[in-house]
Amino acid sequence: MSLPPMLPKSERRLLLREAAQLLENPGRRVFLRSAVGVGTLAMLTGCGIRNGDSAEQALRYVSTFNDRIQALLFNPRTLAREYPASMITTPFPFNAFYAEKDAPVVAAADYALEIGGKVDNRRSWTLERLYALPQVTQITRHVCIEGWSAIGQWSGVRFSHFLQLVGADLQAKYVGFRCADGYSTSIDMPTALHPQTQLTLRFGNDILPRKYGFPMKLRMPTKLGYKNPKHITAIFVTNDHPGGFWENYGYNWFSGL
Ligand SMILES: Nc1nc2c(c(=O)[nH]1)N[C@H]1C(S)=C(S)[C@@H](COP(=O)(O)O)O[C@H]1N2
Ligand SMILES: [Mo]
Repeated sequence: MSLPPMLPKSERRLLLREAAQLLENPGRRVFLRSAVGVGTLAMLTGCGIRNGDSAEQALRYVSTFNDRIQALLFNPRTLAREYPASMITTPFPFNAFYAEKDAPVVAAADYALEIGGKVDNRRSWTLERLYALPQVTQITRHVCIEGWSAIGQWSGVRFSHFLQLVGADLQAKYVGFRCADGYSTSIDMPTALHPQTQLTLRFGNDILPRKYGFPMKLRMPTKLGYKNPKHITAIFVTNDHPGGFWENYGYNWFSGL
C-alpha cells in the first residue's frame, strides 16, 4: 500500500509502524484483510490523514467507515445457513474473557431482565415470563474471531417479537446489552430485527447452561461470536452508539458474517 506523498518520510515510517502494531489485534486484521478495509485505509491515508494524525485515529476512521459499508451490504432477509442435528459440535467450546470456572452464577429466582431506553414498556422480565413466550429453534454455526467455529442448537424467543412486545422504537439505531459478568455489546437495529436473531433460553434440549450464558443470551448467526452476549441482565434501545467490551478495544463494531 502506498502512503501519502504529503507526509515526510520519517512520519510515514512512524505511521506504518503504529499501524503494524495495531494490526496485531485480530479484530482489526479481519476487517483490514477485506477489500473494503485495505482499499479504505489506502484511500484515507492518501487523502484523509494530515500531518500529526495518529495511526490509531486513521484506523478508527476506517473502522467507522467499514461499519457503514457493512450496514449497507447487510440484507435483513438473507438467512444464515441452518444445519442438520447430526452436524452439531460436541462438546461445544466455551469462550469468555475469563476461565470457565469463573462464569457468573445467576440466581434464577432473582433474575429480572431490565429494559431501558426508547421503549414503551420498561417493566422488567422474570424468567417465568420469558419461558412463557413463543419459542423457536435454530441449528447454526457460531464463528469466533479467535479462529474457531462450532455448530450448536439454540432455542428461545425471536428477538424481533420481543422488541415489538416491549414497544421498542424500531426506528432507533442501536440495541445495547449489559451482562452479569460485566461484558457488554451492541448491535444495529436491522440485525436486531433479523429473523434468526434470538433471545436464547435453551442450548440443545437443556435450559441454557451456566457456561453458555444462563439464564439468557442473544444468538445471531449473522455476526461474529463476540457480538453474541451471554448472561444478559439489561437490554436498551438507543440512538447513541453504545460500543461494547471488545469493540472498545478496537474490534470492529458491525462484525457481520
Ligand atoms: N457475557 C459474555 N458474553 C460473551 C463473552 C463474554 O466473555 N461474556 N464472550 C463472547 C465470545 S468472544 C464468544 S466466542 C462467545 C462464546 O460463547 P460460548 O461460550 O457459548 O461458546 O460468547 C461471547 N459472549
Ligand atoms: Mo469469540
